[in-house]
Amino acid sequence: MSAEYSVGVLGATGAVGREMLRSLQERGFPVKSLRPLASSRSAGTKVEFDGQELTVQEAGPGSFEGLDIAIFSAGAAASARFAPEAARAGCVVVDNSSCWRQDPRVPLVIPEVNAGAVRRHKGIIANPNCSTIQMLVALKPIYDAVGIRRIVVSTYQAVSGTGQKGIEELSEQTRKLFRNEDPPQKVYPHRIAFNCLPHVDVFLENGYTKEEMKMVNETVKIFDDPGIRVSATCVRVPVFYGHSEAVWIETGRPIKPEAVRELLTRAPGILVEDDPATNLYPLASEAAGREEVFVGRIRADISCENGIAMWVVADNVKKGAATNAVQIAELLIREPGLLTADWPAADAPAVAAKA
Ligand code: 25A
Ligand code: L14
Repeated sequence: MSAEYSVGVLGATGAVGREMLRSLQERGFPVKSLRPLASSRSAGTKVEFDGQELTVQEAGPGSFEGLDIAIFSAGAAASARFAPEAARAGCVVVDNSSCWRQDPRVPLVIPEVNAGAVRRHKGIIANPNCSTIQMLVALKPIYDAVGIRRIVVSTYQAVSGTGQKGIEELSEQTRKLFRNEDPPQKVYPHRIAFNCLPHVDVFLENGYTKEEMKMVNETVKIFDDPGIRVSATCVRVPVFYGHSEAVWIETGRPIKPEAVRELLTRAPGILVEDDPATNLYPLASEAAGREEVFVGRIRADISCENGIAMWVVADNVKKGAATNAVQIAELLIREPGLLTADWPAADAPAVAAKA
């Protein structure tokens, strides 16, 4: 009989945590027992897993004893506190927050891009930002074939990136506006319904937002390429599920759009949808609920040498978060010896290389 594992999900009641439970089930992860964890707000509530109702427990000391793997999506503060504790309890953590991504002890992994990095873990593995994941899945085959020197990207990000509260804000505002009532505004600094906000996460001193600098710093770390130049503008749009991205790249050597289409068609985790004649291109409405990264509008960038432009769409809660985290857990059980944690005594997460 093949092995089965004790799995914890921290943040099990959130938008991403619920999807993690679904992904474990849908992908057939060999779960022996599942422990849903969240804050005191949700302790005692029920979540469904594999046809059973499980009671959510408050995360605290001892929560990770006896677990083989814990998948976290409870925000950076909870990850800073609980990930080292879990790793020291012998439980390998796959963390979806931004907390540990730039720590040199922590591999930052997209299975289609840098699966091998998982072997260097010491008990904590970070799941990249959703916008970075879908962009690099799409760019990896091109990077390997001809190199990429520079990336310029504009994102169109769904409100589910902010978790359950973002989903509620867009629903409420839309409902109220249709009734001629004042829309409530709690989550974003401006109305998101029928609007576009060039503002995701907080502003930094260099004029970029933290979300934009995550795309820069995470690309450098995942491609292991300090020389790659990246500039991002991240925009929140009134879409529930699915981030879209307009991506322009300058490659090291020339490559034709047809060759890019060909490469991406054969690459793992990608579906090419690119037939302008029949209005076929990726849409958030079609990508929602799917695990693949969708790519279309592949064309030569007429403004520079060796330029390619494209449109990249994926479900931010699935491939951007839950699916990628479960795929990392799958890597951990595929090779013997990877389910051990030897997290060092000094805990504090290293901050981003540059911001
Ligand atoms: O810090 P980061 O990395 O930037 O991430 C910030 C948030 O973004 C979401 C996720 O929110 C995360 O918390 N997120 C992160 N990565 C994402 C990605 N790639 C992403 N979203 C999309 N794509 P979330 O709403 O999905 O999940 C939050 C979950 O974490 C639990 N949690 C929070 N603090 C915790 C904790 N668990 C343990 N210890 C802690 N200290 C949280 O559980 C939820 O499961 P909960 O019990 O706190 O909340 C249950 C329900 O209560 C509501 N709620 C949340 N906050 C408040 C609240 N109600 C009132 N007041 C609040 N302040 C929510 O509706 C939730 O469903
Ligand atoms: O860093 O608000 O993974 O859309 C991803 C979703 C940060 C917030 C991360 C959003 C989060 C982001």
